[in-house]
Amino acid sequence: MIEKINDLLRRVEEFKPKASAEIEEFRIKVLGKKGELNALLEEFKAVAPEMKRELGQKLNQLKTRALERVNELKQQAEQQPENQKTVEDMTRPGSNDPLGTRHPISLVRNEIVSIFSRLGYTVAEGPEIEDDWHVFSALNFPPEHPARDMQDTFFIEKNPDILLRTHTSSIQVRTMENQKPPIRVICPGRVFRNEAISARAHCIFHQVEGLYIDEHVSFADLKQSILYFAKECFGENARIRLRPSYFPFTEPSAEVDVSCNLCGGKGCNVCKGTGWLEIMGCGMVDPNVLEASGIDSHKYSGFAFGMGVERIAMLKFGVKDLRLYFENDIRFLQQFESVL
Ligand code: 2NL
Repeated sequence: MIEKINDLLRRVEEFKPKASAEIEEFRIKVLGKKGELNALLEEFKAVAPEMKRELGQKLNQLKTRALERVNELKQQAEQQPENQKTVEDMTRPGSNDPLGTRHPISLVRNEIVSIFSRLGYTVAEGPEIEDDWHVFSALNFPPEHPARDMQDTFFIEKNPDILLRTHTSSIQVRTMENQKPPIRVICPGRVFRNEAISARAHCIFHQVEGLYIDEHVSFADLKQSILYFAKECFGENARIRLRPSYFPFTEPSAEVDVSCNLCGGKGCNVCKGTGWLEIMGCGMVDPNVLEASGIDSHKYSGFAFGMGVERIAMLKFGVKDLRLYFENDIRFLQQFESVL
C-alpha cells in the first residue's frame, strides 16, 4: 500500500496539464468520489492496526498535497491571458458593420460631373443599347467609317441597326433632338467596344462627354471651360495645351493635354518626359451634326468634349492597369474613398 501512496504522490507532483480542462479531469480522477484517493482510503480500512498510524499520516499528506497541487495549477491557468474572462460592458455600443466604399470610377465620374455642374451643366443620361443613327449617322460618321466595323462595335446579330453605344455622344444627340438651345449638358455613362482586354484597354469603360450650344459660342469659351476643369480636377497650378486633331463630329477638333501634376511639367516616367498628359478630346460641333438633330447651324454654334473616366482615374490615382477597376478586389476598392 505504501508503494501505491508514493506512486500517486509522485504523479500528483509531476502532473503537467497541456490544457486547463485537464486539471479538472485530473482532480476528479484523484480526488473525486470514485477517485484514486478514496480507493486508497477504502483499502486503508483493512490494513493491520500497527500500520494504521504511519499509513494514515501518509494518506493525509497525499490528500493535502493533491488539493494544493490542483489549486496551484488552476490559479496558474487562470493567469494565462487566453483564459482571462473579461466582464462584458453591457452598455457598450454595438460594433459597427464596416461600410462599403465608393468605386474609384464612381468617385472620379462624380467629381467630373460636379465640376461641370458648377459651370451650369446639367446631367443627361441615355440608353446603353442604341441604334446606328444616335451613335454614328447623326454624328457625321460616313457609312464606311472604320468605327462602324464589327471589330470595334458590338452589334446585335439579328439586327445590325441595334448596337451597344461606343461613346456617350448618343446621349447628346438625343438631347439636341429633344431640347432647344441653349443646351448645356454633361453626359456620363458606360460605353462598349469590341476590344481585347489588356492593361490599357477594356471592352467596357466609362466616358463623360459635355455639350454646350447657344448663339455665339466660340472656341475661346471651349478653352476657358476646359482650363477651369483642369484646374479643378488636377490642381490650381494645372495648365493646358491643345493639339489639332480630328473627330467626325467636331470641326475644328483638338486633343487636350494637362501639365503633368507629378513632375510639375519637368518630365517624368508618367508623362514620358514630355511634361504633358492627354486628358480629353474636344472641338466645335460640326454644323452637319447640329443640322442632323434639327438645330439651325446658322443661328447656333457649340462646343463638345469627351474624356475617358478610367484614364482620368489612372492619372489621379497612379493606377496603371485598367483591369483592376473591373476585378472588384476589395483590397483595391477600399483605398479610394478617403483619397478624393
Ligand atoms: C475623346 C473625344 C469627344 C465629342 C467627344 C461630341 C458630341 C456631340 C457632338 C460633337 Cl453630340 N462632339 N463629343 C467631341 C469631341 C471629342 O471625345 O477622346 N473621348 C474619350
